[in-house]
Amino acid sequence: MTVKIINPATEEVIAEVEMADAAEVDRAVERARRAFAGWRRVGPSDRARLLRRFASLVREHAEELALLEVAGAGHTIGNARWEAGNVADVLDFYAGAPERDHGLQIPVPGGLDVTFREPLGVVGVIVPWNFPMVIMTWGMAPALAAGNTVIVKPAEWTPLTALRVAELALAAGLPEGVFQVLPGAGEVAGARLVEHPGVAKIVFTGSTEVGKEIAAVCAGQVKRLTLELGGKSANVVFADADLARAAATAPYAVFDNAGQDCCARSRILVERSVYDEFLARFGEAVLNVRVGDPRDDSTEMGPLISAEHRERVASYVTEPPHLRGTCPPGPGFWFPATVLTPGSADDRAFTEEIFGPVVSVLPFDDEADAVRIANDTPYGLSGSIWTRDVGRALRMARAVEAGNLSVNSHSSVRYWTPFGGFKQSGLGRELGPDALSAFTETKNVFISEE
Ligand code: TXE
Repeated sequence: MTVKIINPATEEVIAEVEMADAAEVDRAVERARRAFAGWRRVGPSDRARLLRRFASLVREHAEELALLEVAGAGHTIGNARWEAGNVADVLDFYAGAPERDHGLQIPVPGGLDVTFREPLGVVGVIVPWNFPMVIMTWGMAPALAAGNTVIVKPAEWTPLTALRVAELALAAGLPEGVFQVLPGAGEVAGARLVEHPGVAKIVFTGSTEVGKEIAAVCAGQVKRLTLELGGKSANVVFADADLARAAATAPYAVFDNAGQDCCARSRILVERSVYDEFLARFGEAVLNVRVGDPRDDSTEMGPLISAEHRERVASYVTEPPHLRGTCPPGPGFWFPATVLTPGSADDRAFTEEIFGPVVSVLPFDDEADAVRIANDTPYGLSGSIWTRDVGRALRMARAVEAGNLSVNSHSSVRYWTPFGGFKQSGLGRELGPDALSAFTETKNVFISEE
């Protein structure tokens, strides 16, 4: 079976890609298992060198990869350039890990006790369509650095950049079978990867619903699992904040990638005394968001991924919104930036992940009320806190149940620091120094003196 890859901004078919069936997954796992035997024995400095060369090749091809992400996923060129750079940076960041992967020597009576960090084997990385290149890399780079072999299953709609990155891996000298990309349907190729007994670990980013199904299958085999799931993050704005900056940056925090971002701050909570003022300033900023051709350097918001997804997003706007931005007439899967206020939205829009450019703005009364609303969700991925009061910033940061918070900022992702969710937003952490331990088992060995 093949799938037509459609440019979301033009609706043109730009490629046709073969989808793997279960038998092909089995063959890929066999190749990955064979390759593992050799890859785990590649010396630390050689493995580091290969990964650095891989990173350099990605950097050399960054513009090409960025343009491919623009065409295949509808990303703005500005975002796509950042993403291609992030792939290279993350590979570089973990490239040095094999050389620093020290176990422990623990003093015990009667002998020598040492720990080893052993690679797991074959790691399956299942990737969504919203950030195809970077999300793949956050799983693949530390897994490879730790000595595992990797099979990536990209989302059906967005396999192109993953396939190109896999070619660059081979060109960099990674041995055959160490890093494979296998496009396929979730319920076929994805499901087979999850249930395959030869796969030691699954890294899944996607919907909470599918994440729960995958967790159940993995539980049956006690298979290692990292989950990055949905979000409904809060952007909490107190009356003492720099309102101009908070309002000017809030559109970016939710409409970036047309809202198709698990960290989107899709609930803006504003202290009641400044609610009207914030809403006015925010509304102005929303109307200034430049929506259009994603290849244009100045474009800030592109289209949604598909017509089907646009319908899903539209289903959340059941009453006249407070405000609506503009978007091109089509072709393309455009959806305008949409602002809902309590008088104009139904409950679903306030509680469920919409994954489109739709934001709810709600008032709160005091700090306790802000914490209550922010935490009143099964999700807990990210969030922002805007205040000039350092004590309050700290209290809020400790009280909000989310894995990635920023104060007077909206940044969620830095590859040096851990990323992941509380509650139903996920399990485990990616990026940062600890990601490696998610791809190794600790083995303890005692050697008797006698
Ligand atoms: O995700 P799916 P979809 C949310 C977001 C979005 C909704 C649906 O709200 O609107 O989920 O998106 C593979 N076994 N997020 O349908 O289905 C699938 O092929 C194994 C949040 O795209 O979860 C794809 O590669 N794999 C989010 C990946 O899982 C399976 C990112 C994600 O697909 C499978 C994306 C199965 N049974 C969507 N079924 C975030 N948090 O970033 C599907 N897949």
